[in-house]
Amino acid sequence: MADLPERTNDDDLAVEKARPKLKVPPLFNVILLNDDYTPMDFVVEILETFFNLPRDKATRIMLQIHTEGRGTCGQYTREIAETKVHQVNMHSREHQHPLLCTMEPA
Ligand code: TYC
Repeated sequence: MADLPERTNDDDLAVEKARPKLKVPPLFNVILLNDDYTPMDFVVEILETFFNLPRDKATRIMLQIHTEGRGTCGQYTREIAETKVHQVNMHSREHQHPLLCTMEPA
């Protein structure tokens, strides 16, 4: 087998150690907005189904949204948050409810 060429001279080559490129991914809050028409039960069901919340916690968050105007359903990385927002808004439209779901940096 042929020998590899010997490298004895780096001349002016700057050699930098490879650094790990992993960074903590930014998180996003997924938010539900209050409205006057979506039934409370429907919102509780959304919180249980799409955000994996137990009934009691889902009910508390729904009531918080109802009284304060908005509330956080969960924190996710960008693509998961985008998917949740899309799924919730599609589901609400399919049931003819005006419920709005959105996201913002945590
Ligand atoms: N305000 C609605 C009602 O009185 C209930 C509701 C709660 C709607 C939370 C949207 O994100 C919401 N039926």
